[in-house]
Amino acid sequence: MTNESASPEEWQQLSRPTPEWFQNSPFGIFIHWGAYSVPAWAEPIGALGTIDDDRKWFTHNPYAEWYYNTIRIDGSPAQQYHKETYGGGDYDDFLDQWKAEQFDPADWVELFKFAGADYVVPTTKHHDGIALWDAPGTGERNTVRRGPRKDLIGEIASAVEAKGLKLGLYYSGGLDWHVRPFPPHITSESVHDTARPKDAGYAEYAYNHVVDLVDKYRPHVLWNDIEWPDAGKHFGGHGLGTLFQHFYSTNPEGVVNDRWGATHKDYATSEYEHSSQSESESQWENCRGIGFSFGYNQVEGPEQSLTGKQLARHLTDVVSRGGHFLLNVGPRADGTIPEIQRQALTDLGRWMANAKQYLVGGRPLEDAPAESQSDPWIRWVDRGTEVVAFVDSQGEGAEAALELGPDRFALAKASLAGPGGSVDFDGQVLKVTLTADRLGPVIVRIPRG
Ligand code: FUL
Repeated sequence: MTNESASPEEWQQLSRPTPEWFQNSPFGIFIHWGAYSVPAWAEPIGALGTIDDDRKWFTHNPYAEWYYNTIRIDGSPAQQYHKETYGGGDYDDFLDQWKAEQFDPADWVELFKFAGADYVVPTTKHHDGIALWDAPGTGERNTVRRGPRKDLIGEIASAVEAKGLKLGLYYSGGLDWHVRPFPPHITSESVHDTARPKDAGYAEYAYNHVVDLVDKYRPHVLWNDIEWPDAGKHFGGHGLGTLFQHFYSTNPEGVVNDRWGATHKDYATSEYEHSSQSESESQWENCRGIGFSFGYNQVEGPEQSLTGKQLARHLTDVVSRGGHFLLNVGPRADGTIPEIQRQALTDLGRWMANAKQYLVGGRPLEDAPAESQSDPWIRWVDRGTEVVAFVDSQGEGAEAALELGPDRFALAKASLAGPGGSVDFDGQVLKVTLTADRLGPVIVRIPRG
């Protein structure tokens, strides 16, 4: 066995057609839940991809799940907050304070299903290294032995399966601040390259974790984060090639994301407004939180959060460009879902009850007959025999005139699918009128001419 990374040809052998279930699953729910949900504190400075200055990003990191890193940066407001609130105590104390006493996975998954989700991806081990299941080699540092004293992944997996959704599992292969303590990250380069564990010992540890996750919970998605330890990027033995093969033989319908270094992927990822070049790949998924964080951040309020209507627009926009949307939920340490998030998911679900059928299987429309624009807001999907326009406005009520070439589309036969407006064709122009009480974009079905 060698620790040399496998060749591009070897990775190529793993390429496969995208399983149908994934192609027809536009919407997933991410769950970031951990010891960081106890302090639940970060500065909501903005969305990833909108802040260029690395030092600023890390020192004022809006990701609450990065608390353990941010409090180690001297002079950061998080360090100050941690001193004042917790006397600068040990991060691992939060694991014991995390009780999950109101955790009700059936209730969570019912909400996700109502929102219109197809798959659910909980974090099994985030960068802090705490495992949410009894992971091999973690000793006591997992949620079965400490804190919640539960196999959280097992309970979420059963609830997801019971409601007929697909399970994905997030794993931080790239960073583990416990197995190899490093100075805090203040540059992206240190996260992705210079200060992440790459050695054979850690590669073996991570390999055993992911194999255990595959064998115990049989996920449909493996969502690795940051990178894979370099010493494990080979085929044979306990290499990443073997890991992928094991995953696919356990679940031939499985898919993996693209955060395993330059190795193999089934789909690409973008995050908030970062890595948007991924969005030109044939299969891609955009992830983001309802606010600016993945882990629950008690500092955030409605100003930072997307509403159900805004989420409906974001989801439609992603699907109209050929992507999947992975929307994050950050529960509180007690297991409850904060009201802002619950409301947003519920409002999205009221719209999805009708809209979902027009999103599933929808493909980007080549030569869209009217530009995607912001106000009135219009997005298109191609459904083969018909095209579907999703029309909305920033304001309460509005009119949108769609001037389409009547030769390509049977405008006279256009119809509104569901509530929220009306359509009128005057022989030239299709006019869509929006009502103020609409739940999200109104849906206009237009047969091909
Ligand atoms: C990032 C992580 O650093 C964030 O905390 C979050 O988990 C996101 C989905 O991936 O790279």
